[in-house]
Amino acid sequence: MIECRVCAGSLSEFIDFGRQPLSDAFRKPDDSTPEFFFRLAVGICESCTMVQLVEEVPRDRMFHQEYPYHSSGSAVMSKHFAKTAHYFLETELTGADPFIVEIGCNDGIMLKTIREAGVRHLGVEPSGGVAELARSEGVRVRTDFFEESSASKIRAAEGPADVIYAANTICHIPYIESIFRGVDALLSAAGVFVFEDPYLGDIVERTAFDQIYDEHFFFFTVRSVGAMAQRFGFELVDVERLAVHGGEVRYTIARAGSRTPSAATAELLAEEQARGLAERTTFDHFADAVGQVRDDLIALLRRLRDEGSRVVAYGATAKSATVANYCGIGPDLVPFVCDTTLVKQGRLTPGSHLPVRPVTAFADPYPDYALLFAWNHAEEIMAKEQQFRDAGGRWILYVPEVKII
Ligand code: DWN
Ligand code: SAH
Ligand code: ZN
Repeated sequence: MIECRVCAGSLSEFIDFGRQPLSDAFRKPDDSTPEFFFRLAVGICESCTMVQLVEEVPRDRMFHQEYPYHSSGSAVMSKHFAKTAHYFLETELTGADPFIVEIGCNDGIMLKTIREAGVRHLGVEPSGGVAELARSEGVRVRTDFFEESSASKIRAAEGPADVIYAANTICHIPYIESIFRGVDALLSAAGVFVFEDPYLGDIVERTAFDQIYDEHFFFFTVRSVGAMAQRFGFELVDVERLAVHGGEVRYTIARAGSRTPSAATAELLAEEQARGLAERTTFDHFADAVGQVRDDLIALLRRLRDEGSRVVAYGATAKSATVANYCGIGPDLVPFVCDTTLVKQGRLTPGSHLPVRPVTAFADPYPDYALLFAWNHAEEIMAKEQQFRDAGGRWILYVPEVKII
């Protein structure tokens, strides 16, 4: 039996992607050491309904000095996090000498606005390379994993936090009890713990199976997050749906009884109930839909290759590791993937070994089709690549279904 990492209940597995590599382990072309693989499969807890991976990858293999994801690579995300910072500055951070801690601050995309406002802050970020980028923006960062021990040290050295915030990070952390103990140690009596992550409701609705990879351990719903908060002495008091990264929810958690839960929380919970978002059959349908997308995508790419069309991929996302390896997309079908991230360029994608090239290679010359791995940034990317469309190029999307636009 595999145990739930929240409540130790038993997991009911509903999808298995087989052996998969680490999504952000971009390889040097001359590296002949064996790649690390693990079994990527997902189950739902029969007790608390939390959806989660069945196998955990050791955290130091994923989050280290060379972690290649730089949050500031997207202008839309930069705007989103500037807005988030202003929201905190205007609501929770208005007292005397307020203090905000961000778990997984990456390159400082959110905290740099807090720093500009002169508000006391601390980022907690284990990946040394991105932490250095944040420091170069004047952001204060502790290079460390957030957990009970580090949180207690921060509390002792700097006092209680009014806000503990995390974007696209809490869902990365299987040792979730230690996170809540850390929040308990560090958060002020009236403070809030706010986190936003991909929403299981959107993943299921859009068959966005590429949100499933090593780093994404939990797939949250209002129901499962509410139960988790309660279990650890907290309460879910607000939720907000966000359009970023293909659909997310921002959860606001407070100490139990300290705030009145919003109407929005009850509404989204009721919507989940009506949709059957905690029922096994829903996930069986999801697994069937995933298989269909794989079949359609691979058939399309083979047909285009056989017709002599040139297809290049756009955005060497972590998500695309699951798509490429599960669908068997190698350099025979897609000769390279272009990406703006310097540290990914010149490397090979994990498992599938697609060369990563700078975005200048995209227009040199334009391909017939572009497979949009970074589909969550479609608007931003399509706008800046209008010339590709004008030249007759077409985009291939596979979320929510395989289509050419
Ligand atoms: O949860 C996570 C999210 C926040 O970031 C992490 N586990 C890892 C990472 O996931 P991802 O790599 O799937 O995230 P993105 O934001 O979809 O990655 C976009 C990729 O595309 C980056 O490598 C940058 C690249 N890109 C580009 O080449 N041109 C992005 C944009 C917007 C562009 O215009
Ligand atoms: N918040 C950014 C980064 C998301 S990527 C954004 O939304 O764009 C996930 C980040 O979480 C990585 O930078 C990784 O190093 C960090 N991380 C993983 N485990 C962590 C932990 N226990 N404590 C703090 N950060 C962690
Ligand atoms: Zn559980």
